[in-house]
Amino acid sequence: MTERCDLLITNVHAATMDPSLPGAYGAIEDAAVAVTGNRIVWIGPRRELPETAADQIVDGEGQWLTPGLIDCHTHLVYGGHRAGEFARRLGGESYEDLARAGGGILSTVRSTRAASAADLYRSAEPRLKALIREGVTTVEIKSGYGLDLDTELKQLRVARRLAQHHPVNVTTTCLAAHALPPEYDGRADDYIALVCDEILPAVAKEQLADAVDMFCENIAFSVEQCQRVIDAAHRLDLPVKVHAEQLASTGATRMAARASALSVDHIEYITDEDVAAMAESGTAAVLLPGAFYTLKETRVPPVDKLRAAGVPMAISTDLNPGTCPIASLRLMMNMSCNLFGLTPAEALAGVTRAAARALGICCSRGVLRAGLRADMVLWPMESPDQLAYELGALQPADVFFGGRHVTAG
Ligand code: DI6
Ligand code: FE
Repeated sequence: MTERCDLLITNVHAATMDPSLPGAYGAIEDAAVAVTGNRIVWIGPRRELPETAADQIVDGEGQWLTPGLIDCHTHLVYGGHRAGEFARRLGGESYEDLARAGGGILSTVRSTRAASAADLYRSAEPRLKALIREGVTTVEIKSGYGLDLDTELKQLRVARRLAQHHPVNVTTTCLAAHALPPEYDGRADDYIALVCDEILPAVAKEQLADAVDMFCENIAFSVEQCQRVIDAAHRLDLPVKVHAEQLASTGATRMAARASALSVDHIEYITDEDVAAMAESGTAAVLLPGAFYTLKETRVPPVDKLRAAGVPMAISTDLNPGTCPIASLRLMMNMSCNLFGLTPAEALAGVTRAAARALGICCSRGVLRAGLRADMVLWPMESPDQLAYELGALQPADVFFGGRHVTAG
């Protein structure tokens, strides 16, 4: 380590989430962390800290330091809302009924197409700031409510612009294969051709997407159609993620694993064969307890089998106007424990290390380790277990984004 650094945090306990360190949290009690530029340059027990001077010294007051939280699956740029559908579902109508009646995703598509980029930015900002206030320093934002070239580009440009004006890293994902737009009713293969031959090349040319996603489901696109989207993404050197096995077992996860997808998401209905394929390909699981809860699902993802197979389990909000209008990653940590059976340490790994894997950014984020970005959150707590356990009162004391102290939200 150099003899000087920009920031030194001492008198702090570090939940590094580094799997190479002992314990579920990779915890270093009474630690010190040195930062130069936007990178951690040293982290370890305070007693082992080499002699150094720092421009800024922060006394952690015996609090806990974690990696910045990562929300790896959101649809938070969209127009309008679907509160009316919420009321109708409470009255007994199903999500599928509403979708077949032209509501659901297509309802939001109409609102998103009609909204200006400024409207979309303004309506997305409070959702993003709610996540930032919780200590989220990286958010993935998908398109998928445009379903035409102009609106898909509009959504992705808004997502990129949000990162320019807020202390958050945004990764973007093109989800043009989210639903069949009305103008292609009955012509799904033609729409997939539009996605593959026009939308994805235009998005890639403007470098607006870091990955490509798709909704592989009986009420959306088939494995064959999604395979065409995967092939198009790979021709453009873009990695893929797949909304898979949310409502049924379709073969989507095995297709994703064959394509070395970064992640498969939802996966309530995955099979033992799917789990083995994920373990083989290194594809991460993204668990979305908020959508499970909102849709009153009963089929729980096979967490015990994913754990036994060593598949990384990320957790995310799936923040969207239909199946999870809930802008709280901390609540998702709690739900992943209470509804899916994760441990509190797995829940924190799910929004740090594993979430970074699901976005393909684990080389730079998700763990407190020398060389990685200094995205860090200081928490006024006595145990990291409290992050999944208690909600509302426990908020970040400080947030550091690339080593820069930022007020949370
Ligand atoms: N699965 C979901 O739960 C969301 N999209 C998807 O592929 C639903 C999005 C919406 O209802 O607006
Ligand atoms: Fe989703």
